[in-house]
Amino acid sequence: MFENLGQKFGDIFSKLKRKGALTEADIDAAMREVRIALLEADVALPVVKEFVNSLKEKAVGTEIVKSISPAQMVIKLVQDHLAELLGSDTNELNLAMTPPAVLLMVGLQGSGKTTSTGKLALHLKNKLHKKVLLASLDIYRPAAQMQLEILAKQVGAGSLAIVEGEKPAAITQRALKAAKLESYDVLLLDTAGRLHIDDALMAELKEVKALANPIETLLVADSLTGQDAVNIAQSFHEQIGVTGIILTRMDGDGRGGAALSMRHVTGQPIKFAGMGEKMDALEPFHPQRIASRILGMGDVVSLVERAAEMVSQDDAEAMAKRMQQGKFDMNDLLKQLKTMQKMGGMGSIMSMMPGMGKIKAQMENAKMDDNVLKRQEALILSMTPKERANPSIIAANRRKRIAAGAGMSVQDVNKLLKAHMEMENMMKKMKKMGAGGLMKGGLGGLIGGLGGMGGGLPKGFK
Ligand SMILES: Nc1nc2c(ncn2[C@@H]2O[C@H](COP(=O)(O)OP(=O)(O)O)[C@@H](O)[C@H]2O)c(=O)[nH]1
Ligand SMILES: [Mg+2]
Repeated sequence: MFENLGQKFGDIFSKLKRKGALTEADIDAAMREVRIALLEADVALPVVKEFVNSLKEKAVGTEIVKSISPAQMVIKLVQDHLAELLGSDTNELNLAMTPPAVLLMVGLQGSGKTTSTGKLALHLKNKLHKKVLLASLDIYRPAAQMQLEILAKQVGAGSLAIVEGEKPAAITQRALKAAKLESYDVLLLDTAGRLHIDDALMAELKEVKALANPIETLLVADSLTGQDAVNIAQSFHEQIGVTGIILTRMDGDGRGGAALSMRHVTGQPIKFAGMGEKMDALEPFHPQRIASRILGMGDVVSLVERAAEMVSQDDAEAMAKRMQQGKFDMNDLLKQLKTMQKMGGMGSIMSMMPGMGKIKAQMENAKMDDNVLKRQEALILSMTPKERANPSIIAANRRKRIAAGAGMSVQDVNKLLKAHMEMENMMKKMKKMGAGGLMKGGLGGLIGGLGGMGGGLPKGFK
């Protein structure tokens, strides 16, 4: 998502940077290119128009032309505008009502409602420590209710017993009663979708909404459907009234137009982004961070947060300590590989690192995917503990055995050893530079290591 757009912006900015001083004509030309880039990303036309106009207004005249670093000023302006377009601030769920707080999930069939219901339940339970009940009103698709029940079990939420033949309105009432009786904090109502918006669907949703009186009506929309998603959101909002949007499939390679237009067209905030099929693949939507991700400035804040969730403080500190001493054996490498996989694989990490856009594209071209991580892991696991602690003892005959053990070639082992050596050297260099800067604090150290690995991988692993 956003890769093409990010690249276009990158090109526009590097052109500006080369110029040094900027004339109004330069800025005009850049604005034209911004406009084209946004249109190509499938952003709705009125949104593009307003974006470019207000950008121009700010850019024209003294502000940029006289600034010390004009290109930097333009970039900052574009970033702020993008963030504003995406909705200025993070929008938390509103749960401010006497429990149970009812959240109603609406959207077309296949948009990801049921999946998002499960994800939200997990989020509410783990992050906000809420007791959550799930109920499915989807009586039309066979096994839809079952699907939600399975997800509820998986994430450790309650689910309303399924009563065959019961209508959505009756299920809603029963769910409300159960949630109150069993003192749940939050009740999530998953509804049926249709392939297209139709009157019967809207009538049913209106009825359910009136009964349930939800504090949040969340529209689930598929970001890959671009402008369609925006139109659909608009009609849902007009007819039902929504309070927030969950954009799913943001892990896919859509052009990003839906994400960029949604807020402006519906006036409703994007609250979460679905980043995959798994239950933990849901992220609060941070406009500022996404804007800097689009502009290739990385999303270090999210990266650090994700690492903090995946790695225990003790582990991080132990790892940082070893790195500070310039130590980095195969066990350390193995730990980092595992962490990277847990954090959502190489692609997702790289897309959050500043300036990594280009390297990521190169890696994709070289067919470097997450299998690479798994293959490295298999090789390390095929070493003996002694070899892992001291890779320099791995002579030719041992390399053969390790390769055979992992079902790979000696060349693969050689590549791994070379990459490890480069990383170890880097750790030693960092030790010489002292414990300041990068190595300060446990997590900082770990991220430093990961960053180094990202940089070291393409060389050693190709
Ligand atoms: N890649 C990806 N797939 C998703 C995401 N959200 C949902 N899906 C998948 O989309 C399909 C339809 O989802 P479902 O929740 O059943 O849609 P519903 O008809 O709206 O309830 C399922 O295969 C989900 O696994 C997401 O954020 N990313
Ligand atoms: Mg469903």
